[in-house]
Amino acid sequence: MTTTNVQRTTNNAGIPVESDEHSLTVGPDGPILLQDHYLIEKMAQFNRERVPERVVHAKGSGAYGRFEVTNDISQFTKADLFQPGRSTKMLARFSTVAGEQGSPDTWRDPRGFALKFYTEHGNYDLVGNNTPVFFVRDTIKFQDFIRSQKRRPDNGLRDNDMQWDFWTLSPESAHQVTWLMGDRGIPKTYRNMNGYGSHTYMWINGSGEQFWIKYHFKTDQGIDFLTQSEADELAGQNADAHRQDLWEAIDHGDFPSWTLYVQVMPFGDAAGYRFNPFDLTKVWPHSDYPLIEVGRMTLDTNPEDYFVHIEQAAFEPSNMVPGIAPSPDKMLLGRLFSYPDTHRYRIGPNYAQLPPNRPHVPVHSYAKDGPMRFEPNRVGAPYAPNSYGGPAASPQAYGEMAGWRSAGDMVREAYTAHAEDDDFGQPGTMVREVMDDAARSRLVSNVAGHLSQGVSGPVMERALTYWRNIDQQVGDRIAESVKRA
Ligand code: HDE
Repeated sequence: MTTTNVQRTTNNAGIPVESDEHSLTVGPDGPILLQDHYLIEKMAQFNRERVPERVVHAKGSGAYGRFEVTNDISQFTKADLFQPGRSTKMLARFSTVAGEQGSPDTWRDPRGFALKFYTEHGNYDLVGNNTPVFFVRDTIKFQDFIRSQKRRPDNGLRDNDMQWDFWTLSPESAHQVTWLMGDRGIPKTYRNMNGYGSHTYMWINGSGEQFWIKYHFKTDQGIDFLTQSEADELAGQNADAHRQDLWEAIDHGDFPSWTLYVQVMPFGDAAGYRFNPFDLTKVWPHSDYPLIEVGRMTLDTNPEDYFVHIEQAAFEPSNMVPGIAPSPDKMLLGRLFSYPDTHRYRIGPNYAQLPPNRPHVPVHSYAKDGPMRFEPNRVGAPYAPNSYGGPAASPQAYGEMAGWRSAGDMVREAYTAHAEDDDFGQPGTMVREVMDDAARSRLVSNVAGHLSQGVSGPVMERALTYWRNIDQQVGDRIAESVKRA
């Protein structure tokens, strides 16, 4: 590039600057002058470049794409993005859970599978994981669970003893821990893993009928995983292996895609279903409610700026559009508060105006002012109701059926148990009927390897009982393997 058409450096006010190499001094060897405001701008900006990382899911990567409907499921929902023929722009972010921003992509961990659909009725966010279940079933335990997976307050180190202490005192974790310690715990790449909404959600169709549903995004690239030793080796070579893979695949035009299916449960089935259909530690066997195809999500555009579009992306399960509503799942209900709260703290009260978060339809909200606001408040008068053409609510948007009846005294108790609700049945089925011999052997080796690193005697005993409760044989093999370690 010749010097004539090279771009001119400016400061943040667009003013051409004289130098990025020499501070302004009295004579070449003299003191730096306070009036070198460009030097001050550079240093001050640098000191303010970080926003707090996500308290969980800090390490992630993402891309833009589109969702296209491939099957008519309008009998179940009136949600615009799921109507026949629809194509909706979207953003996806994949992440690990416990690791900090610089941690390896290939640590054993569930993976976040966060989706934001820019629909005609506002943003629909489906913030799931690569596993259909979770470690706990009540949101009040989430904070404690995460602290047991992160770092000790005294030495700042992660500690397998903490992890197994929490898990073995919370037997509801058994299903997710089995997923975690099996092959799904370390996907080969973000492209080789499924995504799940995990929770049960409610869909409402055009006639106001309600259905309970679960989302399954099946990777079109095929499921693939890394063994513990492969992952450990890769973690040492390239902490950003999954981020690099996703970026390069899209850059080379090898666009990853996932096919979305849903399981649909008639509203009236919930009360008598053999498992509590709202318990996030349980799946609905596909033989009970088969998968129905909905559409395909394809990621085809890398973000032009990682910080602007991925670090500042704000996903929130509370972003539900007409035709979609929550369920009595206590974990989902807790999340409806937590995500907007964490965004306000992390990236400010006007986070919804940032490029990855702003809807692709006009916003007519009464929100105004606050730091970094740059979209004008477009309402007639800044209060509702008003007689100056201000926007008015639309009670028919969701219809009276976007909820469920509830009654009873205020209590702090576990869910009412359904006929087959127990903590070890479904993980046991997974170990015995879903895993093959090779997968079971890898599970035994992964668990024994993890237990053999710093787990204390009493916790170890509980952990071996925990695994025997899942499956006697696998539990005995783990005990044998730990003894030999
Ligand atoms: Fe999250 N979770 N979570 N989580 N979660 C966050 O929000 C929370 C849970 C998930 O790529 C936080 O933006 C609570 C289940 C993903 O930006 C925070 C509970 C599932 C991401 C939060 C859960 C998830 C988060 C931290 C218990 C799968 C990353 C940063 C009820 C169904 C989204 C943030 C992204 C992030 C709260 C449990 C998935 C703290 C209270 C279950 C994919 O708000």
